[in-house]
Amino acid sequence: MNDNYRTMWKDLGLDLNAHDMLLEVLGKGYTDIYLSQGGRPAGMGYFDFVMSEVHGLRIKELLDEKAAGRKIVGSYCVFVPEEIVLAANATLVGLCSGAEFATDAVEKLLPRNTCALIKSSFGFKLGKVCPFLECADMIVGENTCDGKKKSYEIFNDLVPQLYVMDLPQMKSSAGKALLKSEYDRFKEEMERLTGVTIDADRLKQSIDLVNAKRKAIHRLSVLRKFNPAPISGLDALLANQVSFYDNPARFTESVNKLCDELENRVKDKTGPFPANTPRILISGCPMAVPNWKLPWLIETSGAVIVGEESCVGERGTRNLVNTNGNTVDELMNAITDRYFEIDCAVFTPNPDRLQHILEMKEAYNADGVIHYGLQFCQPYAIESGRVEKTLQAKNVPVLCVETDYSQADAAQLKTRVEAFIEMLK
Ligand code: BJ8
Repeated sequence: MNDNYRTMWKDLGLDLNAHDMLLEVLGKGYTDIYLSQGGRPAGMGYFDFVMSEVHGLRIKELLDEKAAGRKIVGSYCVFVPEEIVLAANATLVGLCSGAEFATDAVEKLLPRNTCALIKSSFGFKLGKVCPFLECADMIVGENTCDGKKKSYEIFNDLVPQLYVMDLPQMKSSAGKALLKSEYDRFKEEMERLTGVTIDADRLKQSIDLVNAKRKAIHRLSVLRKFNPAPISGLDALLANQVSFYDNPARFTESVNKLCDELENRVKDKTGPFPANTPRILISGCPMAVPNWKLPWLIETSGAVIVGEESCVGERGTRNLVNTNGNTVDELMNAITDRYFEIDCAVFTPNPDRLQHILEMKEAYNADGVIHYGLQFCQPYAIESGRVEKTLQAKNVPVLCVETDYSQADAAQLKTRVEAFIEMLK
């Protein structure tokens, strides 16, 4: 690893020993899972490079942006609109963490029965191992599930600039009005942070940039509908994960290049798995880097993942923002309209999500659905019962699993996954 990076990490206040341990875990996971896959498209080389430089070159780019006066904003949820951040001439990076770290220290602040995603976010801060977190000028929390909402009260004592966005819990007109007013408040906060006034032109440009990114991911998703699937679920998940911290324009270009290659694979009927390999739709909690355990178990058990009903997947990227508006308020309304459609399980009731799972099952020609819940995540655990019933009523095979970030249950999970896939055959 480049020595300059070590100086950079030290200057950011990282604990170099702990950070080395994290990089080792990340590197080993990546080598074992990603680099051991066969039949990968050449276009994944870009994403491999991004992963190898995730704490290196990408952090240097962000620090260079900061040196040039640009602000960095970190977020934990797809409800934080990148369009508003970009329009204020700032950069948004995802901070969700997919690995256990500093668990003892975390459990002094949070109950043990807190979901792994929240614990991991705390662990990355307490363990001083996340350069994205350390270079952020502002961190945005959001009132989604109770775990996140209450933990931000404690997180506020750990980070200098936490801004908490309130979010509705019901898809009512009052809920939408709340979301709009919170986005207006966030816009003002971004203007205060950056000193940039967000006008209609700036907002339109940023909407176009984020729409282009989502369109590229939609294009990738459409290609996964073919049989054989031209790309593994692990690789498609990686592209989705990278979208949270890469430069948006470069990311879009790289996904589109990958799609050009995949279109040829579709024509040639080639892919990493043979035709008629059982096809799985994953549905549930988000999977942040390096949480690849379940997808890896699935794709090493004789199935291919063809879609993710998840915030790191279609729930996070579905729908574009309408660009017809001419005023800031019209465009802010369009942004609100798009984000209000996100069918996170924190909403009550949440029938749209059930409908979307059924639609995705059909659209991606999935043979079965694996519902993935993080242990102690109540919204998705409670909703999994409905998901199961809805799918069973349509004779769609479904398996509900609950897990965390440890490897302790990997063998047991693999047995269940293998039995499910066997049944699909
Ligand atoms: S829009 S899914 S990114 S809140 S797994 S912390 S729900 S206890 S992550 Fe999420 Fe936004 Fe919703 Fe998406 Fe709580 Fe569950 Fe933990 Fe979760």
